[in-house]
Amino acid sequence: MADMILKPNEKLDVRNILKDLDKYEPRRKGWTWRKPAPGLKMGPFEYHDCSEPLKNGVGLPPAKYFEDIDPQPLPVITTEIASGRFEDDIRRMRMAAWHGADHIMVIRHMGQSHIDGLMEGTPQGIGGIPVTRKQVRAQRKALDIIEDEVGRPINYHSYVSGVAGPDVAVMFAEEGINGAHQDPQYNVLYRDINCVRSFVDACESKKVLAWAGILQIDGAHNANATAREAWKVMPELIVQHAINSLFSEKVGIKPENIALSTVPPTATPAPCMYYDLPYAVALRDFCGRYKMRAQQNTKYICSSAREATVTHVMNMVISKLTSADIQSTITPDEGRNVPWHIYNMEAVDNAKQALLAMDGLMEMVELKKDGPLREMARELKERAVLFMEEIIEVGGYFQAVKEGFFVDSAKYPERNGDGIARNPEGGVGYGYIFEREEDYMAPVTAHYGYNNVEQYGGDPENPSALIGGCTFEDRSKIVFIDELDEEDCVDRRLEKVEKYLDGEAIKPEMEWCGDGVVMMTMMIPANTRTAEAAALEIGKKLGLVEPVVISKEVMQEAEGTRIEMKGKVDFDVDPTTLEIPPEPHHLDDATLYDEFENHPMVVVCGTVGEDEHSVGLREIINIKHGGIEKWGVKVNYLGTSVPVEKLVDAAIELNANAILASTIISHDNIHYKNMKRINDLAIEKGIRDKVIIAAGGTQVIPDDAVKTGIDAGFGRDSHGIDVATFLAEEAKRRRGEL
Ligand code: Z97
Repeated sequence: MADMILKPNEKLDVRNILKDLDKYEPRRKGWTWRKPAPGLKMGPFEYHDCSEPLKNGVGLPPAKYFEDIDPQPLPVITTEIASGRFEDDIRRMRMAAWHGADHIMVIRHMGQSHIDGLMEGTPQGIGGIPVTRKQVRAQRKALDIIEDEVGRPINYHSYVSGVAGPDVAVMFAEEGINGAHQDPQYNVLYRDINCVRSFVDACESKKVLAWAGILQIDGAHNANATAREAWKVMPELIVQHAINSLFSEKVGIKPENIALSTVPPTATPAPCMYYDLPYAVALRDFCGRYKMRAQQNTKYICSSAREATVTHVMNMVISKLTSADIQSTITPDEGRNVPWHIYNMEAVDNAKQALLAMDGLMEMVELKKDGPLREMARELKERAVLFMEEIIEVGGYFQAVKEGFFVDSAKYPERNGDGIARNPEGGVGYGYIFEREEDYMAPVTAHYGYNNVEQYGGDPENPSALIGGCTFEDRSKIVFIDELDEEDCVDRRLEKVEKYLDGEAIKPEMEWCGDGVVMMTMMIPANTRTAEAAALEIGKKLGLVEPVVISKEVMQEAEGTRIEMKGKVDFDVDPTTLEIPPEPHHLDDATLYDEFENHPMVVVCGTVGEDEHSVGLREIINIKHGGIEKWGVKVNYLGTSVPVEKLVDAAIELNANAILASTIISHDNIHYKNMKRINDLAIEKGIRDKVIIAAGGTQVIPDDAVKTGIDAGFGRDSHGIDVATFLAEEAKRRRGEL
C-alpha cells in the first residue's frame, strides 16, 4: 500500500483502489472511539469535551476568523452513504471524513434482506448498494488511506440482518468491518422473516460480531419511524432495546460494544423537549451500561432542509444533555429521497457545529433530579416493565408478536390494534431451522452452541484447529469472487465516465460521476401549483434535462412559493478553455492589526465632485460592514460632493497618510478626470510623496485609474479588506519593507 498515499490536492482514483483487491487484508478488527482531549486549546479557545484534532480537515466556515481551527467533538459522528454506485460513494466518504465523519454507514440495496446468501460483484443498486465482499473490501481499503490522510481511524458499517445474516456477519468479520446493525426484531417486524429463523440466526451472527469486536447497533428506532403516532411507542422502544441488548450480552458481546439506536420520538411542531427528554432519561436509567447512538427524528421529515436541520440540532441538544456516544446524522435532504454528496457534508457539519457550540455545557447545567422530567421518565419505565411482563404472561416474544404487540400506535398499556402481527409458523425462511444432528460438526471459530469437535479429536477451546484454522485464522481460505456480471459492474461504469475521472471534462455532480445534476432555488410569485408548473417551464427554457420540482414551500398563498428544482445539464465544460482570474490577495487580520498599530494610518476620504452617492464608500470604511476602520485605520470622512481641493487640503491639515476618493458618476469620464486632479494637486502642494492616493467606484477599472497617476483603483465588488491590504502593502513598500 506504499503507493496508496493521498495528496490533499489530488483526486482519489477509485481505479487504483480496485487494483490487487484480491490481495487486500484489513489492517485491524473492531470499533474505535475518538480519543478525548480534555482542556484542548485551539486557536483562541479552550475546549472542555473535545477529542484529538485531525491532521487534515475542512473547518466550519467562520473558522477562517479563528486561525482555521477545526476542533472535533467527543462523540463519533456518523454519516450514511449509499448512492447505488459504491465507487462514487468512496469519493463522498473522503469528503465526509474531511468534514469530521468517522463512522460511515452503508445502506443496502432494496430487497437484499430476502436474498439467502452472499451477493457478489459490484452491481448497481437501488436505494442503496448491494453489499458484497468486493464492494466492502474496496471501501474498507479506500477508508484505510482516507483515515491516514485525515489522521483518525474511520469506522465502516453496514447491516447484519435478513435471511443471510450469519453469512454476512462472517464476511464482515473477515473484511475488518467495524460496526453493524443486528437485531432479529427488525427481521421479524419489518421484513417478515420467520421469528425462529431470525433469533437462531441472530445467535450465530452476534457470536461472530463479538469475536470481531464489531460494535452492534439495534433496530428499535424503526418502530418509531413506522408507528402512526411515533411518540406513543416510547414504552415499546425501551422493551425492544432491552430484548436485543440483553440477548446480545448473553451471546457474548461486551456491553461497550452494544449500542442502542435511539431517536427522540417526536418532531416539530410538538413541544419536543417535553416529550423526548424524559424518554432519553428513562432509556439511560435502564440501559446505562450500553452505548447510546443518537439519530435524528425522520418520521415527519419533509423536503425542507431548513426544517430538517433545526430538528437535527434540537435532537442534538438532547444528545448533549444525556451524553450520546455516537451522533448519527441523516442528510437534510432525506425527505426528498435524493441523497446527494453535499448534504452528507452539511449534516456532518451540522453535528460538528452543534456539538462544539454545546462544548462544556454540562459543567454549567444539570438535569433536575425531581419534577416533571423524573416523573415522566418513571412513568415510561413503568409502562415498559408492564409491557415486558405481559410478553411473558402471554407465553413469550413469539406469541406477543403473533398478537400484534409491537408497533401499535397507542401508548402502552392502551392498544390501537394496529400493530404488526407475524405468524411464528410463517414468513420468509420458515421451515429451515433443524436441530443439530449428534454427529454434526462445525470446526470453526466463533460458532454459537454445539459444534461437537471433541468427538472428532478437536479442542472445544480452539475448534478450528481441527482443520488448520478457518477463514478467521487463515485468510487464504477466503474465496474472493471478483464479478459475476460482465455488464453490471464497476469497470463498465468507470469506462463510461473516464473523461470526468481524468479531468478532461467537467460536469456538475450530485450523486454519481458525470450525472450532470444541478439544483436551482427560486421564489416564484404565484400559488404553489402555478409556481411548480412555471418552474418546470423555466427549467425547460434554461435547457435543463428532466427538470423536477423537489421542494415547494408556501411563502404566502397568493404572493409566492419557494421552489427547489433539480435537473440535468447535458453539456461538459472543457477545463482548458476556462479563464481563471488570479486569486484576490488579502493580508490576514493579525498582519493588518499589527501594521496599523505600529504604523498609524490616517485617511481622508469622501465622494468627489458633484456626486451624492455615499453607500459604496461607507461599505469600504465602516467597521459595521467590514471596512478599514476594523483594523485600526483612522478615517476622516468628509461626506459627499466633496471638491477635490478640499480633499487634498484636508489631507495636509490632518497630516494624513492616504486619500481615498469615491467616484460613482462616470459621464464624460469625470471619474478619471477627478483622479488626475487629485494627483496633480497633491504634486502641486508638495505632499504626493507622503500620501497614498486611491479611488474607487462601480465604473472604475483599476488599470485605467492607475494611468491617471494615482496609486490604485478599486472597481465593482471591492471590499474593505481589499483597500486595507493595499494600504498596508503600499505603506510597507514606501518604508522599503516590500
Ligand atoms: C439507521 N437511518 O441508521 P435491509 N437492520 C436494522 C436496521 O435498522 C436496518 C437494516 C437492518 C437508519 C438506516 C434503516 N435501517 C436505515 C436494525 C435499516 C437494513 O437491508 O434494508 O433489509 O436492512 O439505522
